[in-house]
Amino acid sequence: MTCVTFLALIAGTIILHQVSQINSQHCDSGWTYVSDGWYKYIPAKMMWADAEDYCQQLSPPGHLASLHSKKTEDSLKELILNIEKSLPWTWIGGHDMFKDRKFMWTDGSPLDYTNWLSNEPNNYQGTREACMMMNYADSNQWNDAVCATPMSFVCKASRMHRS
Ligand code: MMA
Ligand code: CA
Repeated sequence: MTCVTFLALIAGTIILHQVSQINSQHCDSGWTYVSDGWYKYIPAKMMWADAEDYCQQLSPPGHLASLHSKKTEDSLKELILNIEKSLPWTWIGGHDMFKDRKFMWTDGSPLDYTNWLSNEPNNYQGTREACMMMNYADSNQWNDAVCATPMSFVCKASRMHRS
C-alpha cells in the first residue's frame, strides 16, 4: 500500500479538513508499507551518518531502516529492484558504534533478525567497520562496512501521521 492509497482510505472515514491537514503536513511521496512500517528507498549515495540524518528530516521523520524478518528484507529487495533494476550496496540502520560487535538499530527496536554474510561482521583486516549494509556480495546479504562509504539507503517511519 502506498502513502497516497493509505490517505485515500483515511479520507473515506474522517472529515475533510483533518485529511488535508494530514496530507499537507505529513505525507511525502515514495513511502511503501511493508510488514511493520513505512519504508522509502533513497537512490542518492551518502555516508551512513548523513543517510540517517536525511531519514530523520523526512516527513514524517524516520530513521535508517530496521529489519525484523526475512519477509521484510525480501520485500525491500523487491522495492529496490523496481527502482534500480539491480541491488546496489544499501545502508540500513544497524551500527556497533557504542560497543564493537554489539549491533543496534538507530530506531531503538531490538536486533531480533540478522542476515550477515558468512564471516561478517569482520572489521575487515582491522579496519573499523561500524555500519550495516544490505545487498552485499552475490548472495545479497549483510556486511559491516566503513561508515564513510557513499551508498544508497532505506529509511523507515513507524507511522504516516501524528496520532
Ligand atoms: C571488503 C569490504 C569488507 C568486507 C570484505 C569481505 C575488502 O573489503 O566490503 O567490509 O568484509 O570485502 O571480503
Ligand atoms: Ca565487513
